[in-house]
Amino acid sequence: MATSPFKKILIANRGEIAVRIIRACHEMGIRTVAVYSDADRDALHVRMAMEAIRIGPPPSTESYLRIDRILDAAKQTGAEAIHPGYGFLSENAGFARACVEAGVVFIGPTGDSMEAIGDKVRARKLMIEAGVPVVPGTPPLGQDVDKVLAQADEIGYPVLLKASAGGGGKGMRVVNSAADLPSLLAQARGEAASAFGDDTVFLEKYVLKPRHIEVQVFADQHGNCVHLGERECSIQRRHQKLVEESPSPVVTPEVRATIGDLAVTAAKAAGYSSAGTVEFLRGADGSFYFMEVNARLQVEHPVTEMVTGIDLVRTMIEVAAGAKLPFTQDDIQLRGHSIECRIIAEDPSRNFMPSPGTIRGLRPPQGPGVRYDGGTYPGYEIPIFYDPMLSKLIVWGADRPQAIARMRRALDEYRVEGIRTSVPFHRKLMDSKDFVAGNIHTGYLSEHPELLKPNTDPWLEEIAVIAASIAHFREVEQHSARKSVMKGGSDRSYWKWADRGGAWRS
Ligand code: MV4
Repeated sequence: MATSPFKKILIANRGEIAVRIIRACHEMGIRTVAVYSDADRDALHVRMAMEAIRIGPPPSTESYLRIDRILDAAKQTGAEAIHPGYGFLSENAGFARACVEAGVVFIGPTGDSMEAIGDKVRARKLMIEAGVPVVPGTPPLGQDVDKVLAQADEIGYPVLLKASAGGGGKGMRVVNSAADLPSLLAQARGEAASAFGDDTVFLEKYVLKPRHIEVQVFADQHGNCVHLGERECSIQRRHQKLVEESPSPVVTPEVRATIGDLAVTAAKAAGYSSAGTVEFLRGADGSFYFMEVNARLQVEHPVTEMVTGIDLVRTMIEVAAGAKLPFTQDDIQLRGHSIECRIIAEDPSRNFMPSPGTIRGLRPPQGPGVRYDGGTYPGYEIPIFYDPMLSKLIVWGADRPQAIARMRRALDEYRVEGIRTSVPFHRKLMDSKDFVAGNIHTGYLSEHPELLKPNTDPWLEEIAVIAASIAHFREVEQHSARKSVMKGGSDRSYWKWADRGGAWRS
């Protein structure tokens, strides 16, 4: 595409994803507008965008979730389109419609297709009709508990209670026997009612030791839709993904073609356009079941970009402006292997307790095959109001072993000072036998508590003492070295020494 489709885009998000979208815009010659809450006055996305508009106080309900204020900011700056990123308003059908009504292009699917897939019962029905396999299950459950017991018997225990409006595991209950069902049914209903204002629940066969494998799809507004391969996202804790990779270690080219076709069928059934993700559960026996469609750009989109060479954010912008997909299914070639680690400001050794504070020092990894998508800088204070993800570390390798070796090397280079992060956890995971072998499932971390323990090697304390002594003596040494350099009138630059006293030499 020779000319840019929009002159100015507003990014209705913050953190690393706002930065990612700003980068795509600037590469396309599109001007950018950031929005920010009072907690984000000094945030990186505000510094990088060409313009920035304040939209309210720190709580997201008062800022990043305020449709009126975001549309006002678009009007005020003359932005023609809005990219919502992920989270916040990204899957809000009302926001997508409000944009259209305000004459602003929403960079994503239509409100109608968001609604067609947002409700699980409705999505299940849509997929059954389209011939996409779903987990054996029921329509919404009625009030007659005896009938529910009969329905559960027919599926066979264990069964899973799920909320139709659910997401992130809320309102979900595993039921192992008929005796447990009545009380768990009441719990699931209550949780769904209070979390979503909708107590509709249904039953599914509980798939044991499943993998979470999702397919990236891309559709334009002209009826074209392709898939861009899969991502394996099984390494997660309490529904928070921590590592993603593409391709999945268990997906063969034949299986990829099959689930790719299913994902395209699912997207077409929902009338989908833009980038989307079709989630599948893969049972230990290799069977795939449709789970849900995520109507947004996802956190883990970079691993797909690395193996396909396609810029998903750029393509979203082009397609939102009405362009046809710039590639066909035959054009999509997967090359090599990519892994992403979500680096979070939480301490995995203390039950992922948040580690707030100021980033005193920061040295992201660099070098061959390394991509760092961050939203912070040295001196930045992490606001307590939002998601604790600091950055995404993404690597590419010719194959999975090379990608793992690169990730180990990159994690070893990564320096963050002032807060605790998940870097040590990720580093241990990259050495874990089952991860290296690709033997993972969604319960992997609960089966490997050792990965979440702090380093207990007694040598570490001694090493710390030795390191501190060396640092002290170097400090003293450099102090006198600088003086003698200056006194002696040497023509060696003072600046050569100035760089050596910091904490970032190792
Ligand atoms: C399941 C399942 C097992 N069987 N459905 C969790 C959140 C929602 N997206 C779907 N989830 C699950 N649905 C059946 N029939 C296991 C999970 C599940 C899970 C899924 C994906 C990633 C992580 C998970 C962690 C625990 C449970």
